[in-house]
Amino acid sequence: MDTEVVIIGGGPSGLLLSQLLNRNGIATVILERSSRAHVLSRIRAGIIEWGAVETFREAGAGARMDREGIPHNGCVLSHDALAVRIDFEELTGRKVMVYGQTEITADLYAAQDAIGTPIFHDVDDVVIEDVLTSRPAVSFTVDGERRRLECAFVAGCDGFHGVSRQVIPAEKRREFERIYPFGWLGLLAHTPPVHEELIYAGSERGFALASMRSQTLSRYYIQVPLADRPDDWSDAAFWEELKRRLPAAAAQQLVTGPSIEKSIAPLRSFVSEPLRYGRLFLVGDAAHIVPPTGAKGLNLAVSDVFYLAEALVPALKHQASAGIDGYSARALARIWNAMRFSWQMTLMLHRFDGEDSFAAAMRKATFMHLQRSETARRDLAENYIGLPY
Ligand code: RFL
Ligand code: PHB
Repeated sequence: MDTEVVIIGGGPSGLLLSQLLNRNGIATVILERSSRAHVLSRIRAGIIEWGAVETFREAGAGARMDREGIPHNGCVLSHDALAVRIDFEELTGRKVMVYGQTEITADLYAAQDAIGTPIFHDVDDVVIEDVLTSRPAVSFTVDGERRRLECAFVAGCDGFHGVSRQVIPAEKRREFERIYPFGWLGLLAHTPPVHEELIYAGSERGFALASMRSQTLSRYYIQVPLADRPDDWSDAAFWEELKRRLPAAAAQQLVTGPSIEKSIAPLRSFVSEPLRYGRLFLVGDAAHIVPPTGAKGLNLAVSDVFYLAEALVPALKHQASAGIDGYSARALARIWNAMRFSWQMTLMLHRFDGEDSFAAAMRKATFMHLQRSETARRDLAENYIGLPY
């Protein structure tokens, strides 16, 4: 055997899984299709659940997050002139951390480098073999050379467009999907955030989100039609549209500036069941996608990794297979809850083209319900801060 676990994908899922396994004395090799610079240039998630914060600490990759991350005790939801604050701390006794996925990924690469885990970048033609036997293998091309690694288990951490999920025969897989008719145009700028907490703004012009990475770095999103391209939106047009969607008091405070990055992400809900096929396990975006409205994508990847590490360690150390037998069902229970929450948040906050007056009225009624009912706010807060693992 060349290594114990071959991990396909060097995004947050693959790196965190490797880190947790290595710290339990298990050998891993990571295969990543892109360069490290490319992986680190992707601007994605920004909100980390406390359970995930604790998992990063446990993995020995939480020190910079604890220094530089910003704990948030609440967030604001608005609907035109109506606004409601969701006080996480008061409603649940918990909070979330504002810390970018880019930073987490950089911290995990640093931690993996310190351990000395082999990470192959720019690999091509990854082929997963023999996962129904006790000795699977992964073949790949790197630097023009074909290589093959035999192992005990394969972890498919290769995102939505990866190869791992496709190894499971179609008749053994069940897929669930909802594609939404809009995307989010995101903009990053060196400006102070418009508000000290995140604002999720529903409006008759569509959704907007005011988020941040630090006291001097803001991240904003606006809902745009699926056909739009980032180049269709000048910085000035973006800022103008954002102002029209944010609550008036916030819009007046908005500091604009040149964008550092602008990109569009389509919104999708997707689950592929089960997460295990023989000795192959799917983790994170390889198995499921949520619309970003509930800030759950990265956090679900972390809970998958947590469950899988907890299953693989006894399987490799003591030949105890109960954990790996239960991995898929355990992870899916948490995944489906986050699917439901992200879908509900998406429906509540976005304008759907061609929707009727009833749909718009229901969105408004949902807001009024949140304003009126502490029970409704607690339900939202419990899901937003993340269910226990
Ligand atoms: P990733 O981050 O996609 O990493 C997978 C890695 O696998 C590599 N790969 C391969 N490597 C080898 N061989 C192959 N055949 C391979 N195919 C792919 C890829 O190059 C990549 O490096 O999945 P992972 O690790 O599961 O992490 C999941 C999170 O990245 C994801 O859930 C979130 O970023 C989702 N997401 C967001 N989540 C949030 O909570 N808040 C957000 O604001 C948010 N914004 C986003 C997002 C996802 C986006 N995507 C996937 C397009 C914005 C975007 C644009
Ligand atoms: C972000 O800061 O990128 C972010 C925050 C919350 C979300 C989605 C994205 O729900």
